[in-house]
Amino acid sequence: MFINNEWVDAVSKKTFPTINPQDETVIAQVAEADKADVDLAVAAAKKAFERYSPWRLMDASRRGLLMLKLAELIESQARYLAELETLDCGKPVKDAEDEVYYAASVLRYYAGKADKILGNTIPADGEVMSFTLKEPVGVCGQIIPWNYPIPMISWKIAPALAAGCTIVLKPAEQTPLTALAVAALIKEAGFPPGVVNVLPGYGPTAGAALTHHPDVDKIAFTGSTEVGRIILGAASAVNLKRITLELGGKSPLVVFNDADVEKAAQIAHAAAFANAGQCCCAGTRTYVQSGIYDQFVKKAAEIASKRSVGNPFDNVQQGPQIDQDMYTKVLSYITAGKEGGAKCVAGGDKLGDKGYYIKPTVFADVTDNMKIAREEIFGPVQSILKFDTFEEVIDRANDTNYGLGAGVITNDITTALSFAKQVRAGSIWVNTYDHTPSQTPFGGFKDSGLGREL
Ligand code: TXE
Repeated sequence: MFINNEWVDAVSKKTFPTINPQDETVIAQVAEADKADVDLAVAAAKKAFERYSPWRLMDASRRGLLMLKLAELIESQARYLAELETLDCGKPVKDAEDEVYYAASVLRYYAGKADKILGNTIPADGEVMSFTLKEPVGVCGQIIPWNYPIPMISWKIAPALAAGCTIVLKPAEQTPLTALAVAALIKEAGFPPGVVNVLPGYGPTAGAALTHHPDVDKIAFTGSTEVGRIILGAASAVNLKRITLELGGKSPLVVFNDADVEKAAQIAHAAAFANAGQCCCAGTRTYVQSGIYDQFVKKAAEIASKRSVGNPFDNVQQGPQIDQDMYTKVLSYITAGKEGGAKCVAGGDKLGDKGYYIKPTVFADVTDNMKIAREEIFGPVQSILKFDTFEEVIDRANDTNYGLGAGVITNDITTALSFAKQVRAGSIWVNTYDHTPSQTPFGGFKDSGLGREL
């Protein structure tokens, strides 16, 4: 693990294996952080944040320059990082490479922000001059998932570094490797010791120690709603940590009669199947207006059936699911879809016997109360539901505990803007989906989270 710019073993000397989802083999043993390691890392981050520390004395513009250097180093290692990610996470290597460049773009955006974090001057009542001064929050605990490891690192560390905070980052236990590789580049870029610390380990041990630590000022978490709830409680147990939570979703994508069916089906396909469906804002509830419903279902099934699935180091669109647990969970949802009366028009099964591969699966004639329409599946499964009117589909789109993303496909500006205003979700995409550039905030309503990323 990486503490104070040094590579160290776990205090317990324990390690855990990280598994290749293509063939279920062990890639490497990784140091396993627990409370004692969290204590060391938080102490290092606290020290790096003390007044008169090199980091606190550094000009904001210089922080920005270090971040630019990190972006450059990440890009210079793009192929290596992408291959490491593909090995650990199973996503197609081309996608992994795009994500590396995306992470660099996030760092660059926030590098520019470092010396432009402005307060206000306020015409306050009385013989006074009043102003606000933005201060860094302090030691930030950052806990990230396995689905987009490198982008998640960038979303978490870039704003915190720009603001002058210090960081203890815990990558997901399924995908610790690229976080460690990025840590090496953080050191190379010249960040002072203790500014960023990276602790691989499990949630209930290392993660819980971080969320309960009295010297951590903020927790930024991306993961399941279930764990988000635990973290919200933990964050108030010993002190009052600031908190941002980016959690799950069951996002609707609504296609109106005036849409071009071919284009709409392509957008909806990408919305549901990107990253093998392992995406928090995946557009998994595809609502299609009755006038084009049959045509759309046919097209969606056709596109899904042609989706190439296989070794992510080959030129494919989809690799394996992340691990045995998720593989089993997704297959159980597919069974639930069939048993619940939905019509399986593509896929519907695992693929092969080695690795966690699942066929891109499309269910038609899904109704709102079916399990597959209500719960986050986090796999390559699209549910298509029929609707008649605008008012009806708004109510149905909103009938969920989640509110992360939503999409609408229409050529009618009034429909698009009314939809954007009336659907309760953090991001609403019009005639596109899952576009998350570094300049645009991201985050959820309801059980999809608190606060905003980016
Ligand atoms: O998430 P977890 P899992 C959803 C998706 C998926 C489900 C479970 O539906 O099927 O969550 O995935 C750390 N204290 N999303 O089990 O457990 C954990 O080590 C502190 C949505 O992978 O939430 C990891 O680093 N930390 C999602 C991180 O939390 C704890 C992305 C996420 O793990 C902890 C992934 C604890 N008690 C899954 N328990 C999204 N929003 O993008 C676990 N962790």
